[in-house]
Amino acid sequence: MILSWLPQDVSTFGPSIDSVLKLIIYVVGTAFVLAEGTLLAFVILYRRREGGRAAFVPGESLRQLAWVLIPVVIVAFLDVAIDVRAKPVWDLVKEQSPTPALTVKLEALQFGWEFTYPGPDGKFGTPNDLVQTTFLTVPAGQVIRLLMTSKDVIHSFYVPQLRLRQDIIPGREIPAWFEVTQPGKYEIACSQLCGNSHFAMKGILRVLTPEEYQQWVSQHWPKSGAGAGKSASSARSSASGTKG
Ligand SMILES: [Cu+2]
Repeated sequence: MILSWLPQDVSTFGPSIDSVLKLIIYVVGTAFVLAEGTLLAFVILYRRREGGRAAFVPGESLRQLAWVLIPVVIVAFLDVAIDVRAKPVWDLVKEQSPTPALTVKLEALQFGWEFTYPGPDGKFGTPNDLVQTTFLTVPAGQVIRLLMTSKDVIHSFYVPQLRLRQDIIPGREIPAWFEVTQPGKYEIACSQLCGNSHFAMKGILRVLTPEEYQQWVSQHWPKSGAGAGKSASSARSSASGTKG
């Protein structure tokens, strides 16, 4: 029920993240209701009455300490249970990065996003790299790897529909991956307060079908200087009306 409040899930690992979220919501929700219900019941049951005298409870006997110790043990147990349940999900999202179909470098800066594609040669740092601001265009149904760096301060890449959030720290290159199940446009937000115009640091994740993506590639990627494959891609480009 509570999961219907979440944003649409278009990530292959989204259901795993949501299952952990659901477990946490149920555990802490139950604890909240029990604790606050008990508090409220005690407030009513033991309210001030005429002639009543306050008792001094030093909390030294084991029977009194049990009121604290038993909840501590229960909370600690539930905490570990959540960790055990979440470990495979953490491994899936953060540790076992599947082989990507496409790697894109992401640079966060005050206040925007820059995405660098390796270009036709598949290598970064060559003249045919393609740099795009704001828009990250990727194909659906394929593993995309992001290599994230920051030009200035700490930012955070967050796409709620991907169930993916990753802090971006200056001086480090942090990898992340995702695979989108449905073509569409999804907002990229910076979820780390990074300065005055943090609120305006918006990007768009544009997910195309593999065919549309190939068309986008042939329209936007710089033509490789090497002859191989050039004629085919320029033929496709001119057929679909390229803008260099
Ligand atoms: Cu930011």
